[in-house]
Amino acid sequence: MAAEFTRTNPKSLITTIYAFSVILCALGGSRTLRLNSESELDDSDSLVYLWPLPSEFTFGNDTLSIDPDLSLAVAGSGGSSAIVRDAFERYRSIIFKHSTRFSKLKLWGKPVYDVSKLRIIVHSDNEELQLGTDESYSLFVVKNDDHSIIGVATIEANSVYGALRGLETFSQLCAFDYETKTVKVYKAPWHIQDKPRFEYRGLLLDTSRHYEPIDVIKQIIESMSYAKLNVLHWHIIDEESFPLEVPTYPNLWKGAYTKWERYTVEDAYEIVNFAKMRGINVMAEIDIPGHAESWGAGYPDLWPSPTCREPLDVSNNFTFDVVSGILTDMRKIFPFGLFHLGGDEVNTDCWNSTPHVKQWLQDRNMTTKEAYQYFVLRAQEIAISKNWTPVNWEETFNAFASNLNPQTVVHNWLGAGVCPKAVAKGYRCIFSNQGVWYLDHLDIPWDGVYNAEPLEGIKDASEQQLVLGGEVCIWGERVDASNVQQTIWPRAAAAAERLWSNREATSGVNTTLTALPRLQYFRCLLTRRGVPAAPVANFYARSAPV
Ligand code: CP6
Repeated sequence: MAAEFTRTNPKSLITTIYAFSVILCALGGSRTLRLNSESELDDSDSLVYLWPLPSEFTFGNDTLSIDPDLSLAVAGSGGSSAIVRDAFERYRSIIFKHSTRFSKLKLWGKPVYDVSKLRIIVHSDNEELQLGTDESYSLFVVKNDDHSIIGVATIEANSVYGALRGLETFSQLCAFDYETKTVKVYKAPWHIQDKPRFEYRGLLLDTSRHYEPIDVIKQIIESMSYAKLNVLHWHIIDEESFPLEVPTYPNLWKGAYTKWERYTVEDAYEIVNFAKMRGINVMAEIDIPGHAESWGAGYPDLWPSPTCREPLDVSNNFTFDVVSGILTDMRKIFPFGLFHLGGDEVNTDCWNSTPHVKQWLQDRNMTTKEAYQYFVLRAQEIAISKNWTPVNWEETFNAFASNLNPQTVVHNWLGAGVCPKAVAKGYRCIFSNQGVWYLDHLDIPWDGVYNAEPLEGIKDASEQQLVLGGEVCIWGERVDASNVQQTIWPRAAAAAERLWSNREATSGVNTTLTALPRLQYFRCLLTRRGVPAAPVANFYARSAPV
């Protein structure tokens, strides 16, 4: 096979087919693949329809039937958690979407199924969800030939959140067989050992440019869990609108578009809890001082003047009182350890043309750039005093590098260059290169998203450790409830696999041949689950698992 692989004519069909089979073997399958004709290449039985690809797995040749009355058996100190039980019920309705009530098999009494029980073992009852929470799990689905013993699938994890990831993978192994009207797992026995490559796998949602109803936010969170994304970066507020209730400064949400397009404190709690039940952290952002014009609708003193409405007034202590008040209120809602303080696209020109701000700068012998740094560092101190780790957009690092608080997480967006520089200076970094991971850029194709690599340009292992992961962004200017999901999906899934799966198994020649049909299958899985994901590419997508 290796000799065939090195044939010189790269366009030859035979070469392509042999390359395909070599790659499939490299994906970890234990089966020997014989691919030597076009029709056999078409036999999708040789592909593993999991997304994102687990880090280690083997499979076999058996087909197992799954009991529609599948029961849950829990063990370990975390097994009885409501997070596990609720997730089992959610996945049960996903797996058994088709009713089998009139199935032929049932006419002769209760049929015997290969798997009637799902065992979930969780070793810890600590339900705290933070950056670095253990999401690893193992999943075994093994045929039991002795039908006097009940068939079992087993998920084992250190935390309840690992169990959630295992349940998602189990649900992706299950497929409805329309001939027998039975849910089946193909290619058993499965042995999967899985863990994420990056601890931070985010999606930015902007609810300032267009308001998103809370049910839409929940649907987005639910769909994130299907792709094993684990951080919702909630860009709640921006210059256009301030939809969130802040009890300490109750006029702030006068900056909402209308009095209906708002989030109460209770709404925000509910979103955070809904996300936690799915193993997803919510990172809130206030984007200061540049993207905050809407704050002044309730408190005009935050504007330097009626004609200079952003950046916020750096010379007025009231500005920092409001920042502090917002953070105090938000601290009660958002338990995640990271908080985003924005800091991007700050144009300080009108500070210089506003007399009282200009005077303040002159009194301190400060340039506007120094005042921008003063603002960012003072906001960081406020966040740190409330036990938060500050995250800032990369302009802050680009403008004043090592002066940032050493705890700062630098959030990339302007091209690919900043993470290598930031980690070389000891800062942690999140990758969101706008050229590949801004989903509102509709011209970025799925493989442009997929082939982006957060560790590009970083060789040193200890520097690689400082890259927490990455985040795809869905800015709100051109999306709302009517099109947000189809703009996020399926391309967010391409980033989700980049962030979860092994670099080797998802790089180079592996990409086009094995990722595309799996992504097409995952996209159909999303639509079956009610997520309006757009087609992967502009051709008819073959989607059958077997
Ligand atoms: N809003 C905020 C935005 C953007 C950023 N911050 C943005 C800039 C350029 C593009 C897309 C989005 N709309 N607050 C940049 C981080 Cl192309």
